[in-house]
Amino acid sequence: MSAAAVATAPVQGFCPHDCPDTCAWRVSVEGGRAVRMAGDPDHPTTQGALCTKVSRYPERTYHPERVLTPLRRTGPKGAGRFEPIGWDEALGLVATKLRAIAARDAQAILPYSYAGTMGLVQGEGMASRFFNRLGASRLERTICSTAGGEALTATYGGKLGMHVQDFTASRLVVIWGSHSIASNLHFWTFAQQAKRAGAKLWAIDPRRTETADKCHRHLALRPGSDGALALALMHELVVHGGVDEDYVARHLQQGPDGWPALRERALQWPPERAAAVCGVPADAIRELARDLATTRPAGIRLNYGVQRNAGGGAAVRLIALLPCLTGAWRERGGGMLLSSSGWFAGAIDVDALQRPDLLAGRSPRSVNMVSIGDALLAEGSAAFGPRIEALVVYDSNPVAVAPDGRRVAAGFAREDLFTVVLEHFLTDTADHADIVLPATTQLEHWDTQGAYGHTYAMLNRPAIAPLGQARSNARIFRDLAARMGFDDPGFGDSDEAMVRQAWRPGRIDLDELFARGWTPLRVPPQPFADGGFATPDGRARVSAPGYPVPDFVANHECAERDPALAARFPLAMISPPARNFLNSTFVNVASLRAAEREPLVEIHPDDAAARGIADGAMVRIFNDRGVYRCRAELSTRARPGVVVALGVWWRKFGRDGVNVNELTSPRLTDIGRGPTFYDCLVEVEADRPGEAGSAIAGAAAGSAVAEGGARNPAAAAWRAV
Ligand SMILES: Nc1nc2c(c(=O)[nH]1)N[C@H]1C(S)=C(S)[C@@H](COP(=O)(O)OP(=O)(O)OC[C@H]3O[C@@H](n4cnc5c(=O)[nH]c(N)nc54)[C@H](O)[C@@H]3O)O[C@H]1N2
Ligand SMILES: Nc1nc2c(c(=O)[nH]1)N[C@H]1C(S)=C(S)[C@@H](COP(=O)(O)OP(=O)(O)OC[C@H]3O[C@@H](n4cnc5c(=O)[nH]c(N)nc54)[C@H](O)[C@@H]3O)O[C@H]1N2
Ligand SMILES: [Mo]
Repeated sequence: MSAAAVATAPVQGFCPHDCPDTCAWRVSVEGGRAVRMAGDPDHPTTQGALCTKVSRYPERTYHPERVLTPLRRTGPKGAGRFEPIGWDEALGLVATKLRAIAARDAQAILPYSYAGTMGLVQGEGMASRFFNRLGASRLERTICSTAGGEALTATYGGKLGMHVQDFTASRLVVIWGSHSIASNLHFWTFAQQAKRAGAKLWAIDPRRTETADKCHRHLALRPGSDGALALALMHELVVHGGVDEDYVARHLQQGPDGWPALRERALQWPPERAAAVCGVPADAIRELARDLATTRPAGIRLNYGVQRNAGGGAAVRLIALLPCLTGAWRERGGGMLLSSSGWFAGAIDVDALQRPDLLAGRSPRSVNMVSIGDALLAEGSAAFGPRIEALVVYDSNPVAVAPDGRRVAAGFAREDLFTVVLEHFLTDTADHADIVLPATTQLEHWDTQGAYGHTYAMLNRPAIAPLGQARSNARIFRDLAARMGFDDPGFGDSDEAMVRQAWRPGRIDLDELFARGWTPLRVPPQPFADGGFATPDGRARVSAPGYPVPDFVANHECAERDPALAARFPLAMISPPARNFLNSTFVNVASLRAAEREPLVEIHPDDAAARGIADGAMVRIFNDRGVYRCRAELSTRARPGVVVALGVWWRKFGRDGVNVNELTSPRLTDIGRGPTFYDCLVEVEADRPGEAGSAIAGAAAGSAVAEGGARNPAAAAWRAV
């Protein structure tokens, strides 16, 4: 029998991408080649289903453009011209350079990574050991979720929430700042079950997404106005007797900085006031408040879309308190879920993985990843510390995904910057590298992790041997450590040994993890039915040191704060993820790119008409940070005053070698030092006035508040005033 015909049992693993679903998968291997991927039918949230992108994993893994040898740059930075070199030479070059810089000041070396893989071993495992031992600058890994994460922690003491499966029991599901069909498919399956059982679904999103299409009601608010909406909902709960006084008295912070203060603030936000800020009808706000108060169980699926604005943290704190006010936590199917990652906090042994002890008392400066453009262009100074001389990038594509792209690209183009990129492909970032090191994919290495959308510990076994000369991130940093002469025994740990080190003894069933590929954390079935939040006194907090009673915080870029700016750039732009991409990953997979067609901006027909823009025309989107040209799609998915440019395309697929982040701002959120991608004013004009391009599939009808077929739930307890 030939090797090619030998099929073995599918190999158990999980999807490592930055997505709440963290699916368990099974890889069918024939003759050493991965031929098919399927969701694990037994895993309670995966339920046998993978998304379109990830079922294409073999197409990505065996992509003809995979980087399979170390590469050395031969052309100008950004040109993407390289020659293959051997591992020995590549590691030698990197170690020599880093050693020379570290001899002066290791803080001139910066690691840059995010969640290309969320695995604990291939993410910040061996890499952190390496950079801790080196004493390199630390990276504030804030590009995604820290505003919301810090908000949840301020409120509940951790990133804790409902079990995602429990949305099947909800009678009201509020999907807030999430395009779940695109970015949280397995939650959507549960929401659909609830819908079939009679639940009413709301979407709160400036864009009429495909998810919003399938909800009964859609509130198309202005980006960054969620805090005002939440305050008006509280107003209505107070005024109409919708507050669960017993739950509030027992489980919500009282006193001058507690609920009484927030109650006073909410009373200043009648629906009309919020309606003006949010750009939605006041009656729709009233209806949502009534639904929240009178429908039980009521679950809110909050996602990270709401916190990419100046006031993102305050908005999340306000929204997170709603289920306390209504007592929704009492029932299974009630409460809210933004992230479940806090449930893993005691189980994952971060110190064993990352070894902060290797810092040996040093406390290197931190650099915020959101404003990497500014950091790379900064001179050395007393305030900033040394100029950044070397950058080691892994699990991230900052040249495409970081805001203020023009400055990011300028920083990466610095000839005096030594850049090493660990990658699968020649991304926009790898194009700027001096040395590219070929990394393995999840099919080729060991890993383990938790999840931020469910509560199962996951194991990934390698299904195939590394392709070409690819090495796992952990191995690359282990090899580099050896070259640098780092002799701590931790640098000898194998990837598989690190999988075991990741879990604190006794917190999960490690045998089950290895036998089945996943194992549940021990989380109470209804964690907050009777309070018991993770705060010192068990009460949810309205305020905490450093976190005053939350209020609506307007966008950095809006007419209220900066009328002159808004006069020049009257449109708000958001750039949420495209369904067939995962941030900038998969953009180079032909079948998925074809599904997204080309870089587009959705613009409401009224806004287009006012600017003489025809459907399919090329447009220039611009602000003071830059210009981005792409094709316009006239569509009521965009509300008036808001344009939508789905991301994140690689710059090199864009018309002028740039993408939407040419326009986004590097300013940070109110808390968490996170990004404000969706807090961005622009103007749009026809690129060549009068020219009409190829027509794009027609715009569907819609309105700011879409009517659906929902029945109104019993509202017996609702008091008219
Ligand atoms: N297919 C796919 N899935 C993904 C990703 C991807 O790129 N593609 N990315 C992954 C990552 S890294 C993350 S962090 C998560 C993101 O998860 P989510 O934050 O849920 O991201 P989206 O599903 O894009 O939902 C964001 C929604 O918020 C809306 N939005 C924008 N601004 C506002 C606002 O001010 N208020 C409100 N209420 N809504 C707003 C957008 O229109 C968009 O529909 O998804 C993960 N899953
Ligand atoms: N305009 C705009 N910009 C955004 C967003 C937005 O909504 N709008 N979303 C933001 C958000 S939420 C996030 S989380 C960031 C995400 O930004 P990133 O974390 O940079 O995510 P990706 O763009 O997916 O890039 C991950 C890279 O890691 C690589 N990779 C994957 N696995 C491995 C591995 O095992 N080893 C190595 N060495 N490399 C690997 C992939 O090939 C890929 O190129 O983008 C942000 N940027
Ligand atoms: Mo993210």
